[in-house]
Amino acid sequence: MSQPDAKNDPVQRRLELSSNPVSRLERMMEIRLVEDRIQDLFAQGLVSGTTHTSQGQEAVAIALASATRPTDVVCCTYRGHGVALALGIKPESVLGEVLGRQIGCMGGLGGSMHLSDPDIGLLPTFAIVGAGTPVAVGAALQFATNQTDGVAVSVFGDGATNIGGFHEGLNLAAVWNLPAIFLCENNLYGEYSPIATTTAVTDITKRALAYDMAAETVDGQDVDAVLATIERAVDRARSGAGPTLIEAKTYRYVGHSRSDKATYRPEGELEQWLARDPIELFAAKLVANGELTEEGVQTIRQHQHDLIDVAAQTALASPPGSIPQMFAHVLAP
Ligand SMILES: Cc1ncc(C[n+]2csc(CCOP(=O)(O)OP(=O)(O)O)c2C)c(N)n1
Ligand SMILES: [Mg+2]
Repeated sequence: MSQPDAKNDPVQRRLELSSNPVSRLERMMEIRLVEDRIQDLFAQGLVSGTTHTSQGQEAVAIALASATRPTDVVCCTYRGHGVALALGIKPESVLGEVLGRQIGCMGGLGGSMHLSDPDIGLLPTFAIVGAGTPVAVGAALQFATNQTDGVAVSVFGDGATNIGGFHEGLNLAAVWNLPAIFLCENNLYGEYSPIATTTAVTDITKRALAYDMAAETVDGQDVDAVLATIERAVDRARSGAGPTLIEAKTYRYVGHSRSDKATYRPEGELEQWLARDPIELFAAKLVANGELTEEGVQTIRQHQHDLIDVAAQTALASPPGSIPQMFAHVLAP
């Protein structure tokens, strides 16, 4: 049997991230370019409903995929294109799903908010804020009960930490000492509300104190720092030392969803975060380390542009999801 093509097989795409820092840069660029393309396609009226993108938050997704295995389980949110791509779903499959095409990872029937692939451990992403956390706890309970060394990760936003399911999930994971990781992308806003207007703490990790749980806050723009933090949490979980709450301080460059122009942000805030762009920071680090040259970074950037052009054409050439397909997995009327 021939070896799977590393550039095309979702599991291989995932595994390459753990061993190769340059692939982490390539794949952060991939996420950024896919989401920029999704915005273009939305502006052309080709995306039904809405879509939530995560430009600026790419380091968290890539660090998560680099630190975990395809046999682990991840629950994430409607802002999940980056996590889905990082875990291994191919760009044409994410773009196709957002466009409602058959090439999409759910055959075009789930759309932007419901990406999934069981082969890489991504459960269908959740549109209900906080809903993924108790489900991840259930997956962690399954790993513990079956005495495997699997880890379950719940990825969610700062706003989700005000939801009951978040607190119930953390409490149970702590009481049962489960192999769970609660990974908060604190991007300072829940929809149109700055965190201070909705959330009693500035540092989400303080919430772990209530559950006597290990917790770490990390710079979400530094992929190496997030990777090291998640690796520590993974070690804790796999070795039976219990759950961890991680807070990655990050920022979404664009509005909550495509109808949101983000006019509520204070002047200069976006520019401050753009100056610490996770892709540019990591590219500069790889150049400083001698792992890449400036020209090498430009070559990778152009190559990713070309790949996403092809992926978008492939997705657009795929037929729409069909009504009979909607009933293919319905077991009872
Ligand atoms: C239970 C529930 N309440 C409200 C909403 C509407 N809603 C969608 S996203 C969102 C904000 C969530 O913010 P946060 O958890 O910080 O995640 P972010 O969107 O910033 O990634 C809200 C209130 C929802 N989808 N589910
Ligand atoms: Mg948020």
